[in-house]
Formats: sequence, structure tokens, C-alpha cells
Amino acid sequence: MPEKVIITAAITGAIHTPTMSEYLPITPEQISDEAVKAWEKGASIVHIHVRDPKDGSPVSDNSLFRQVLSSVKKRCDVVINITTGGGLGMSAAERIKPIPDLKPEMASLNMGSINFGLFPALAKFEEWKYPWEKEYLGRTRDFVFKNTFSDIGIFCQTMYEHGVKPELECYDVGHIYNLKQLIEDGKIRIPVYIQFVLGITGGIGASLEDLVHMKQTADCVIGAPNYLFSVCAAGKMQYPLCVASSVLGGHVRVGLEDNLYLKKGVLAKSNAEQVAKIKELVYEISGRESTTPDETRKILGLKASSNTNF
Ligand code: KMH
Ligand code: ZN
Repeated sequence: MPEKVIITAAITGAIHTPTMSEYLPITPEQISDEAVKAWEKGASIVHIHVRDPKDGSPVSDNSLFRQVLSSVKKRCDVVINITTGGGLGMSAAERIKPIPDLKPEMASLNMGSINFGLFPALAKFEEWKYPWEKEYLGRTRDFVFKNTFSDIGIFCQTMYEHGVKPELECYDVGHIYNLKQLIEDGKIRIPVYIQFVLGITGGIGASLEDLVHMKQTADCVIGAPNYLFSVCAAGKMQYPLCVASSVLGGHVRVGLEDNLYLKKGVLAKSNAEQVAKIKELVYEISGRESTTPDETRKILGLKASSNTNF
């Protein structure tokens, strides 16, 4: 088991909408402030999406990314991981375009296609702050989040060209087999860093058994020396499965991208609150302290932040 645990904070994502929580960061200032505060509480990686500052809808806009990334980099040494999953309905070209421009240390790389279903959230609210929210969530009944072998091949080639370490998002067991194929084809280089993403409608569930099944599959198919893993889980299983990951020797991801709550019925007022909570739980249960950003760079084999372009 690795001695220390890497905590990632996924700051805003593209799953939740402004109606769901007044604390969801929207503007570049809010997103960068949240990232810095998450680092202050122990996150060594921040995973970044950007939103339209006017209405909070997910966008892929290089100048918004640049504002966020340069503001964070000025204030702290946290590792910055940007999304290439983007938001629902974005083309592959839109999703990858920040990579050659900004050359971050890390970026997400989604390992397969799923019917990414956000529609269950529709039942929880009657009134919406912005018209796009209801339409965005409803559309996902028929939305295929497309990540074909060809898409993934282009994405990872672009990342390697620019010195970006991919974090491999696996939403279901088949995605681990996709990864095996991509490694065999020489497209993805070992050792890899996998994010097991549990509890997205359209992917695997978020039970302890689901996590163990993902881990056992990765052990068989990829092989323990060839991969490190982290866990994120949608909604209320965020903390239990992150703690379980830390017991299994994995790393953890929290943040408002995946879960808006601090505990049952209590919205998290910030990403930092969630980071502080998971840091303490992990230490209590598995005795593992969290890494500094430089320790994370060493563990994951990242380039220095001076080699980014922001
Ligand atoms: N949104 C999460 C379910 C990405 O940004 O590329 C997984 C994720 C993917 O973070
Ligand atoms: Zn994301």
C-alpha cells in the first residue's frame, strides 16, 4: 500500500447545475478561489472545468481556462488537471482544444462511451434558475458520451505530444478492457493512473462490491505494477468509497463535481470542506497522510509546472 494518499478536488464539473447548489462555483474567479482553498486544506490535484460566467452552463473556452489556471498557479503549487470530458454535447475537437494551448500537467481521458444519464436529477427540482438546466439534464436520456477507440487514440496522442499525463476515467468494467487494448496497441503508456468513476447513471453502480469488482478487474487485466488508482463516486457514496479506496491502497477524489453535500441534508459550502473531511476520514481509518503537490508529481511522474503554458 502506498504510504500517502493523493487527494484530488474536482471543483465544479459539468454534471451539477446552478439550481442544485448556490455554492457551485461558476465564474473564473470563483473556480480559481475554490481551487486554492481546496489546496490549502490538503488537495494536491485540482480537476478543472469551466462554465459560462453568465448562466453557469458548461463550456470549453480556452480563455476561461487560462484565467482560472494562471490565477491558481500564481497563488499555489497544486497540480492542475483539466477536463477533456467537457460537458454534454461538446464535440471531440472542442474537448481537446485546451490541451495544446495550455499544456497542463494532467488531463482527464475518458476510456469509453456511455449513455451519460443526468435525467434522474430532474425529479428533485420544480423551478430552475436558468432555462438551459432542465433541457441539458433531460437531453441525457438520449445522450451518448462518445469516446471511441479512435477518439481516445487522438486524445492521448495529443496529451503525450504536450507532456500531459492522462488520468484515465473508467465508468464501467469494460473501460478497463478498453484500456488494456489501448496499452497493447501502444497508444497509452504504462504506468497508468486510473480514476474509477462510480455511480454515474449509464455506468457501474456505487456499492463497495462495484468498487472491488473494478479493482479486481484492473488487477487481472492491467496488473498491479502497471497502474495506480483513485476513486470518485457520485452523490452520497463519495465519502464511503473514497475511504474504501484508501483502505485498498488507492487515492481519492472529492469535490462539487461529484457530490454537492457535506453530509446528509447539508450542502457543502465549498470544495475545501469536502477535502478537509476526506483528509481526516482517510487518516482516521487507514492511517495515511495526504501528499504534497510535489510528492504527487513524483508518484505520478509528472512534468514540472514550469513546463505548462499558462
Ligand atoms: N465528470 C465525472 C463523472 C472528465 O471531466 O473528463 C468524470 C470526469 C470526466 O471528471
Ligand atoms: Zn470532470
